[in-house]
Amino acid sequence: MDLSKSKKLFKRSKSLIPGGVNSPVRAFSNVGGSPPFIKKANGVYVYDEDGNIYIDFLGSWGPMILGHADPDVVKAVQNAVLEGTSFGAPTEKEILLAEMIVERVSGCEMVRLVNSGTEATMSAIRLARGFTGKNKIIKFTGCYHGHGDCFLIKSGSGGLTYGHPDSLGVTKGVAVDTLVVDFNDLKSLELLFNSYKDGVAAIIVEPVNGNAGCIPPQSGYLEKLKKLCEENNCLLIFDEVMTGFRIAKGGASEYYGVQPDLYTFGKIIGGGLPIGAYGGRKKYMEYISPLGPVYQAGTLSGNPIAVSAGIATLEKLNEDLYHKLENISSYFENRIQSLIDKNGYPLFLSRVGSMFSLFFCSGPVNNINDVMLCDFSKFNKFFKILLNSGVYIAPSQYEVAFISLVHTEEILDIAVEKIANSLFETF
Ligand code: KE4
Repeated sequence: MDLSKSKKLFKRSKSLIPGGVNSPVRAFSNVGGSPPFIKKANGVYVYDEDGNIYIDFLGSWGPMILGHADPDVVKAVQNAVLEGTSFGAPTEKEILLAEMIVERVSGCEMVRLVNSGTEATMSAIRLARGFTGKNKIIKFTGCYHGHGDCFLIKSGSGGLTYGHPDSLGVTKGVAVDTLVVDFNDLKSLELLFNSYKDGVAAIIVEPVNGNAGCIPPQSGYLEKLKKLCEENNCLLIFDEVMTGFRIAKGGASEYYGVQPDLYTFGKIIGGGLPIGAYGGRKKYMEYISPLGPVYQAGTLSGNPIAVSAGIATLEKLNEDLYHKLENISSYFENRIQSLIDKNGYPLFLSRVGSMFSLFFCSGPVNNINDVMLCDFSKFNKFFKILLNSGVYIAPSQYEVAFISLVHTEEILDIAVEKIANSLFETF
């Protein structure tokens, strides 16, 4: 595959932007080689600067559930931009998006729009600390909640990919208030609560740990988290930046039937434009300025273009489309699983809704410790062969792949063939 133009662009970019990218995991440093520089995308395809075409399973890390350049989303953005790009004042569209989020998510009575998932999680933690008057938070190894200082302790996603799950620059003063245990490990969590008794403000969890690869909660796990929070007077925060409006219309709380105290969102609610949101019961959200004593603000929060793209996206995502998404995702899972079984590959396929991972180990995978046992060199080899064959998945074993509503069975059949050939070459 010719990547000469992308390579030149990467060289130029690296002289101006750290690692040549504006988000680390895009740099391909862990898998090796030079990342394709993307020129455009449409539907299920992305096109790089060298004219190569890829079936896209990255989906911009989650937002592109409708596929790229969805005509309705594009129209909404075009119409919105003609009326101005930012006002710094309240708009009706922000009410519409807030209403759509609140009506879809159980127990989310009020929501504040921000500009990224990181802003959403940072604000949710500040709210939980402000409401409870307590300092400690509990997160889980391998879970990633954005790059807020308090989260960059044993974090997943890019931090893990590049071997810095504990980032430099995070002070001891911050780190001391972030307690960490393994995902799906209730015993350690109960012990932690025993030693910190009433000092914990909140648990923040990805209800599906999607930043270590696709790791679902074990049965009863989320219910137990909720119970432990009730017993220890702390808030349960579902970080649904990835799972929200992805694995069900009402996200993970609908999918698993467990309602947290607070939610964070991002990705899909912006239809590919910069956005985040946090929300929950009124009694918590009324602590947020200007109503209450917990401050949070943002110049571009509720930006009319991003909100228009989010409204257009959520408007299309009705129950029928979620059924369709589940059907095509399960079709794909069955095809890949039979490929693994037929060839006896040491692979573990994990899927929740339309997000999945192919772990290069035999499994099962219950948390990041199991992912660490994967054969990373085999994954890296597979990734490069697959990309070269025109299928774009995340350049890290610690990430998930996404199926969109434009991944038809025909497209998935083509992808399965390429995956089969790439696995054959890999093993
Ligand atoms: P952003 O600040 O990147 O919008 O959201 C942070 C975030 C928070 N919570 C969860 C569960 C997330 O998955 C994310 C961001 N996800 C990563 C991919 N796993 C973003 C990709 C990147 O960092 O470039």
